[in-house]
Order: sequence, then C-alpha cells, then structure tokens
Amino acid sequence: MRIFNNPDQSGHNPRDEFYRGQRVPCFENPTRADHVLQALAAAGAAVEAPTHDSAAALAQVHAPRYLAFLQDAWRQWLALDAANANLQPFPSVWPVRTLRSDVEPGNFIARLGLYSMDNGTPLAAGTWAAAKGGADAAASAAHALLAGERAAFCATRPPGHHAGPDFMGGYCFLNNAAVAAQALRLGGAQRVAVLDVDYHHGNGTQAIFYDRADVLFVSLHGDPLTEYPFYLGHADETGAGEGAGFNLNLPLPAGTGAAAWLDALEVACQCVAAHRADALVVSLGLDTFGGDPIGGFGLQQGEFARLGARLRRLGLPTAFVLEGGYASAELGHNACHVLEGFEAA
Ligand code: OKS
Ligand code: ZN
Repeated sequence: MRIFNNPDQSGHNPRDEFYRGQRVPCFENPTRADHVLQALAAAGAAVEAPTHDSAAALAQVHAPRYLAFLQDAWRQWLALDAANANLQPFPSVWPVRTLRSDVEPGNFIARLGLYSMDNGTPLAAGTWAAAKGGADAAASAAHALLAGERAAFCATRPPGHHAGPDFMGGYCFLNNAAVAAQALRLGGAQRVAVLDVDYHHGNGTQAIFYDRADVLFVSLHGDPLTEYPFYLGHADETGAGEGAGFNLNLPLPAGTGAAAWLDALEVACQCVAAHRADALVVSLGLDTFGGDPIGGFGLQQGEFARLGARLRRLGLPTAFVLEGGYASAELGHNACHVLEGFEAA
C-alpha cells in the first residue's frame, strides 16, 4: 500500500474554535497527523510526499470563485488590519434562505460567511497550503491506483468531506475524497464509489456528486437530526437527475454500538458492490471510536480491523483518505488497524 502524507499540514494550526459559547482549543490540530505518521512509522510503513498536483480535479469539484477566495483569504484578512496576524477570522453572517449568494460582497467577513457553512472552521496563515497539500495527497493516491496499485492511504489534514462545491465547514476546506474520485475519473476510471465511514455525514461529498451517476456516494453516520452537519445526511436523499439512485445515506442514532454499525457497513458495501465501480475512495473518519471526544459511536480497534477486512473483500483498488478522529493519541493506531485489516484479508 502506498502512503502519502501532506508536508504542509502543520501550517494549518488555528488556535481555538467555538464550543457551547466558549472558545476552546481546536480539536482538529496538527498533532493528529503527527500521531498518524508516528503509528505508520512504528508499523514500518514508508511514507511519501505527494507526487501529483490536484489542480485539475480541484477545478472540477469546487467553484472557481471559492478556490480563488480560499487561496487569498489570509491575505485579505491581514489587509483589514496588520494586527489580525495574531487573530482568527470567523464568519458572523450567512446568506440563508431568501438572501442572495450569487453576488460576492465587498466586505471580507461577508465573503467569509458566503463561503462557510459554520463558524467552526477557522483559517490560519498556512491553511491554503495545507489544504492544497492534502488535496495533492488525495490526487496522488488516485494516480497510484491508476498505475495499478491495490491501495493507498492519505494522511490528509485538514479533513475534507464537509467542504462542498463552494463552501468550507466542519474543519474542512478542500474535499480530498472528491478530489481523489474526480482524479480517478480524469485518469480513465468509468465509475467510482465513495464510501464515507466518518461519524459525521459527508455533506460536501454528497453535494458535489449528487446529480452524477458516475460517482456513487454511500455514507453511514450519526443521524443528522441530532448530529453535525444537521442539515443533510437523511435517508431520503437518494440523488437527483442523472444521479438519482446514486446516493445512499444510512443514518444511525448516536449511541449505536458495534453490531448495528457493522450491519449498516454490510448494507453500504453491498451498495458499493452493485455499482460495479472501477475504484473505491474511502472517507476514513475515525471519530466513530469509543474514546472520541465528539463522536457518538463506540467502535473499538477490533471493529476497525473488521472494517479494513470487509473493504478488502470488495476487491477494488482503494484510496483511503483520512477525515475526522479526535482521540489524537489513539488515532494512528486506529488508522493502522483499518489498514492492517485490509492488508491481512
Ligand atoms: C462545531 C464542531 C462541529 C463538529 C465538526 C465535525 C468535524 C468532523 N464547532 N467531521 O467529520 O469530524
Ligand atoms: Zn467526523
């Protein structure tokens, strides 16, 4: 299995986020990737820098004006006031129903709201480079599969699955899984499946591929009635237009245990198998772990090994893309259990 890291990930290091009215240290921080790389090194894995540029795939999964904003956002923040270098920009206003999102405002904070789904996704000086490096890792994993590799893993950070065509959110800026899927399509794969096993619904990935039949999106996740991202991820979202029938959501109540989660995984895998895809992209969130501070499932390492083994049985070239998982000290071991389960099966 090829393993790609993101050499620029540590430049995305915002200090804190809002949690129940307080500012708390960011759950999604550079130590997450450090723990994953440490565990991979301990397991003897060779880790590579990205080999491919994600620009072509990025331009097809994200809107040009969103990419232009994100790339320039920190400079625009500093242009407001040089003292902003030590502060974090947060949106405070959003174009919800009846308001217009087709006109880009001249005010930076208004633009930030236009391109954000929440105020929980702070930017830092190195955010663009870090997000781009993660997307490059995802594109590199896709190219490894196109070159005949059985599987690849991307230690991507920041995560990506909440980032939609033209917005950031849920700690995500560029949709790494969507980049991998689109890079596979650009490289000649006819059909691709994306399976999202993060605790949170991958609303961004769903939105990007919702009207497409070539990329199936399947997700098992905490029920959005009570869990982030709240406004998408229900079972009745099955795709639109040509994409009708190519989106499957399997919401599970918070507190769902291993047995019911594995049953849902089986339904998800059978849907993936029926798609007859040429390749699989796995949004590998590990915030389903029992020790996770923000996830509500109780999975343990044995379930992660079984996840890897079940995915192996799909028999598809497989790109794993890291998403959430905030029990940082255990994150690397949990990722390794998935990969070892996959390799051993
Ligand atoms: C709000 C935090 C909301 C949780 C974001 C979930 C991130 C995640 N301040 N997505 O998969 O793990
Ligand atoms: Zn998550």
